[in-house]
Amino acid sequence: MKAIVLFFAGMFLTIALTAQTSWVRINQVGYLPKDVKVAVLISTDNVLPDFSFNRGYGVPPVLASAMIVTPDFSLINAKTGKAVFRGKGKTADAAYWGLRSAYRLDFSSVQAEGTYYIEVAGVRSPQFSIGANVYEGSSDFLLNYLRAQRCGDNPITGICHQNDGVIVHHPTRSGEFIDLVGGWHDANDRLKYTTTTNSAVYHMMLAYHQAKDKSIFKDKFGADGRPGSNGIPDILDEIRWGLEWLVKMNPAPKEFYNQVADNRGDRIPPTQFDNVRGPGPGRPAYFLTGEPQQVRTMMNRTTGVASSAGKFASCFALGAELFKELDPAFSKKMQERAEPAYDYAMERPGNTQTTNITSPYFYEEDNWIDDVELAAATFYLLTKDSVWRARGAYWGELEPINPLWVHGFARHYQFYPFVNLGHHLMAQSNDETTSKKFTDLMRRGLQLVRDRAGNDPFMQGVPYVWCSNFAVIGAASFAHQYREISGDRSFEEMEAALRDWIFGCNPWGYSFVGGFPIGGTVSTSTVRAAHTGGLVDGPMDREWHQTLWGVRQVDIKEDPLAPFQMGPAVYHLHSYGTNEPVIDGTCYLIYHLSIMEQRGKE
Ligand SMILES: [Ca+2]
Ligand SMILES: [Ca+2]
Ligand SMILES: [Ca+2]
Repeated sequence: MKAIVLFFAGMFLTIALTAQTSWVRINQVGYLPKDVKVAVLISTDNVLPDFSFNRGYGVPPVLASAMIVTPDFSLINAKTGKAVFRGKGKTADAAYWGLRSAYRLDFSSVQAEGTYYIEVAGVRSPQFSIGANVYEGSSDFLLNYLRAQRCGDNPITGICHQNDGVIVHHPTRSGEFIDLVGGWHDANDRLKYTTTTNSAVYHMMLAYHQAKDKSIFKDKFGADGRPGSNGIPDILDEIRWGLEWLVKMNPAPKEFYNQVADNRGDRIPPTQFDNVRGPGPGRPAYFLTGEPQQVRTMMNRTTGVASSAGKFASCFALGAELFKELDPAFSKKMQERAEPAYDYAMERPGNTQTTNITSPYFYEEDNWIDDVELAAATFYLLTKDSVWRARGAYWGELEPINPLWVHGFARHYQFYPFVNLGHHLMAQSNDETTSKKFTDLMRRGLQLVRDRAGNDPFMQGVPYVWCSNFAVIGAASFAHQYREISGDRSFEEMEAALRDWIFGCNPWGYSFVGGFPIGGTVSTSTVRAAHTGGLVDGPMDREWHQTLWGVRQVDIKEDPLAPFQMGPAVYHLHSYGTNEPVIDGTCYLIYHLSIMEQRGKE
């Protein structure tokens, strides 16, 4: 008897003195009442059952230490302290993350609104909400990041880059100044790319275009990005800011510029004179040549113009539609550019990659089929013309499934955009054959992601490429689109898991959005105000991350996130490889959040 008392006293002492070994991960934003709701328990220990369920009898110590027992968990109402639901954890593959125990804790059946926490294995989750309004205002919140990334003038860092840019790589006009002021800084490097800008704008436009209830988009900022309403939803202000710049980047037929600046000495925004070692006072503006261009000491693998021109075509087509009544003259500018951009893509098929002079990193986009498919599908969406339907179907069949999902790996932005919205638009066709074909292709793609997740505690099967978060939220939206079109709920749990991953249901327990949700454990950053609302790159393949230039490699013994870094991917708060927001991923998330806000209202 004495021995047993000592045993328990010893165990208590051990628990009190050692570091935390179990964690419950949740979506910190919360859950809509009808959402699939699964929290995840992870532990560096063998998790024992909750003794409180055994009404004082406890579990014989011998049994407890010898067995891994599926734990019971409780969902507790935070106001009353009473358990409203009890369930059993579902065993998942902890070893995948180098952990001892992992369980999925499903409490989907609880729909009552309120504030809760989960208690399991002697630990508690943070408090979270179930409610129809948990996502209210979230897509607008992310616009904070876009406003802070505005180039030329923005509410956070003020005036910058007034001399963008000077033409390079043009057969006859290199060295000339061209007005390409505007657009957004892509990320901390302040470069500007049409690749990411087009994808960012398109996602915001689709969010607005598809929203049945446009009242979710508020008007609290002016066209200049400063507080004060101007009678226009702020998402449209931001879309317009991007489109204005894209129009500048295509001043005449077949004259496109693909990027502005190339990483040569430009960190602090100068007000008068841009620090550039190109010809003349301005950052270099890269003419879209369709030929390989320099990346440090090598050349990129550009083979044509179609990936870039295709993106312009889809943005101009949808942009013209959105501004048709709001600003007919602006709409006309885009209308005039949309089809010629598509024609140019057809004339010079192939991919366009970006360039970089001082760093080895560039957007290595290899695929262009998806971009012309999206352009054709957008024309089809807007015109219902069967010619465009046939073209969309032709391209879509050539790249039936997202290559990232097929191969399970990709170089930096190799298959881009991270998700193919063209398939979604084609699947919405009124033509039954077309709709059936593309709905099935969507299913096949999602099945690959689900299969790759296997028994991962977080049900996350999107490969850990650089900027994996963008691919993750893209896949979540794709799963949602598929479910809406097909009515098939096979991927509903995965859809929720991918969304929850972004907001904290991941090994590290961080929400990957700057400052969101307010009060949550959120991704921090070096320039906090400017990063508010930005979605960061996210966890990255371990070996790949070790190769990144200039990233301080932390010894595992000194890593505060060490227990969670033993799996296939790492996440570091100090790394530009994992914790830097970018405009395109942020806009993918704006699109997804606009869906969640709609669903909350319904
Ligand atoms: Ca506004
Ligand atoms: Ca592409
Ligand atoms: Ca980055």
